Amino acid sequence: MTERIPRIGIGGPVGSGKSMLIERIVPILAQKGYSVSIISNDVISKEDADRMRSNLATKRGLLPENLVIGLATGGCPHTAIREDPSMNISVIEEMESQHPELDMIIIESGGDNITTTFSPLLADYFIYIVDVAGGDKYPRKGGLGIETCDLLIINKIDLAPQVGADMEIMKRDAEKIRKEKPFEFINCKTDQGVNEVVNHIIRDLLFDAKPKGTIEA
Ligand SMILES: Nc1nc2c(ncn2[C@@H]2O[C@H](COP(=O)(O)OP(=O)(O)OP(=O)(O)O)[C@@H](O)[C@H]2O)c(=O)[nH]1
Ligand SMILES: [Mg+2]
Repeated sequence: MTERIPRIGIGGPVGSGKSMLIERIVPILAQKGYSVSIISNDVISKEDADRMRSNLATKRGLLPENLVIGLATGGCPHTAIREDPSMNISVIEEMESQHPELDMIIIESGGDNITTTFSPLLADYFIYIVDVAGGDKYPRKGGLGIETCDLLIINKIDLAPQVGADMEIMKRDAEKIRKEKPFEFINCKTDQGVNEVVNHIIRDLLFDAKPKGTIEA
């Protein structure tokens, strides 16, 4: 039996920045010496996996092309990551047996609603990402993803003025609804806040198991 490689599940509404977050964190993780594989769930196409393979593997050589896998899951996006994660699990188990040297596997969910969560059979660490363009009513509205994830990310903070989102309200409500659990504001276009996300991943998922990188202040 092969050893389970730590797995991060990234979920969130359609277009909130799941793929772009992955494109931003993988280079930082690679630079710190961590080897990563990406499984990208899409409902119908494999477009996001193709894009990440092109941006990260082909153009930038940050990981081998065969470590970026697209799954067209069909149906409800959360079915493939929670109710019946067998499709994802079989791809991951094959990945684990062929690439035991990997430090982590990132699983992107298809864009979904605020009840999204990952089965613990599939993911060890759950990141939920929303964006300010959804309105500053999030995170107040709650939902399983926002409330229970290990790390809540509020993305596209550059767009807050354009959409009239009050980040102070979002911060206040996130603190209230998340209690002691962490959240980060980020901008994937400029990398603002992205190092903090990587620090959470290293500290909370990886550091004890495989201390390679440093955690930046
Ligand atoms: N202005 C701005 N745009 C962003 C930011 N992050 C992502 N985007 C844009 O938002 C769009 C959606 O980003 P994706 O990363 O494809 O979102 P996603 O959550 O993977 O989308 P699905 O997988 O289709 O649900 C793209 O056009 C990105 O360029 C950000 O921080 N600021
Ligand atoms: Mg995507």
